[in-house]
Amino acid sequence: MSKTLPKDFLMGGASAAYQVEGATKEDGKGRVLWDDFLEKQGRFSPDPAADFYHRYDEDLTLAQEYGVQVIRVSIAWSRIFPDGAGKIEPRGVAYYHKLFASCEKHNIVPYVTLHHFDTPERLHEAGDWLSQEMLDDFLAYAKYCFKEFPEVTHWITINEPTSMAIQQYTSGTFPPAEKGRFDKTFQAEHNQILVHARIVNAYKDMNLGGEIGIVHALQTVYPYSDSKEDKHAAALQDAFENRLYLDGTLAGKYHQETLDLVKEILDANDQPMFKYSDSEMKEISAAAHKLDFVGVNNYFSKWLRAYDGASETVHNGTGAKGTSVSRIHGIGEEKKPDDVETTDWDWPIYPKGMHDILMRIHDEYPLVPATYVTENGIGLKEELPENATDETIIDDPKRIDYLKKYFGAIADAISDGANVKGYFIWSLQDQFSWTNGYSKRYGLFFVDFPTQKRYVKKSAFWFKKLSETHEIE
Ligand code: BGP
Repeated sequence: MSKTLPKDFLMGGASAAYQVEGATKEDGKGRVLWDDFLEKQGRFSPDPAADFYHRYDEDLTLAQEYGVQVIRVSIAWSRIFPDGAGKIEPRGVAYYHKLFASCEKHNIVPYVTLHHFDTPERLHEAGDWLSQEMLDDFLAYAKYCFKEFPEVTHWITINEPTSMAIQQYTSGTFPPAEKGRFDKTFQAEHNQILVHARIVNAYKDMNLGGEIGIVHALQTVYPYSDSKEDKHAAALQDAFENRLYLDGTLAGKYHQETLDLVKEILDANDQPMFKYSDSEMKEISAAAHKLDFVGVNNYFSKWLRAYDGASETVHNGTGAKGTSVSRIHGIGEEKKPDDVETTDWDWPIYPKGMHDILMRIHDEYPLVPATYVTENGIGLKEELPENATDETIIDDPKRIDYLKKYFGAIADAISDGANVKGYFIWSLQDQFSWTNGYSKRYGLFFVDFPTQKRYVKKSAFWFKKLSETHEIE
């Protein structure tokens, strides 16, 4: 018998402004941290992305046709405040009003993220999440959005605070591309948890009646073997990637065991503990009691084994299978079991990890009333056939297979008691990927980037059927 989802389970698609909009120099948009970084790197450009800035209505028409009821979009902070604060750009404000009106026309509810990796350039140069100015200006921008866009009923403060901090200061794949700075990584995480809390508290004080949440990247971490050392390496990796900010945002406090693990990582690397105060922790605690939902981004899981050498990380940003390396001094080495399949970008396909993270939130963080899967999907190398016509359908059996397995795991977690209210596939349409450019495609809809024509993939038909029947087949 096939597994089923609850009748009121919401089916959605996800996106982020910088990855879909394109038009990075249009209508007064300010520069962001990526502009200079990508220009210097010279590998790929964020323009045209999926040209969503001009084609949102076309994409929302398709989305509605294929069973999408909710959509994740983010506001590009620098379209509204080109410099991060001060002067407002009315064309940017008008664009988002038009986008939200189009969502309404298509009966699709937008879940709107305030920060999805696109810090304005001036604030990035001032220290990004490590600077007080950034925190103050982000809070002011959030409050501005709450007042300006009353048509938005579901807000997300920050997308993946930890993944941003780790890629900025540990693995060096995001600007400013520093490596091995665990002290900056943890400080940036705490600062994001703090400003997230301030925004949640401000939103609730404004009594606007909507819902507010946060989105986390959560990779379930398993020990490679049953040895004490491997189990400890897994606990360290979990504290580093998951536990500190699950504690901060969902429990409203850092558990002593979490802090001990964080300190162990910092000590091993001769770096100081991050700073936090009692009054900050009060704000953080207040917000955790008011949070409406948490979003889980889960694509893969990790296995850790003990490792004592120097840190070494190699990012697979081209889809050359088997090239990624992650061995971190003071934490451990990633080493997956041989029988776990991976994507071309070395992401282990392991649906049980989805089930386990949803259950962990249910079991260990009972304050949070609801959970959504806010990102999940598979990146594939896909091509348009040479003889393609308007009616061509892109065959993507691997995506359908991946989705079946992950939806099955979500259905299992719901039967086991987790309150999962909806799912947003990453991604709605093919988009620009931060470190992989245009060759890693995730969409339900294929985008031929040179012409910007859309083609439906077979997975979109599968998704539509699931949205209509709630049966995972
Ligand atoms: C998440 C981000 C998204 C998206 C996705 C896929 O971490 O929130 O913005 O990029 O991962 O990642 P990638 O593009 O690296 O394959």
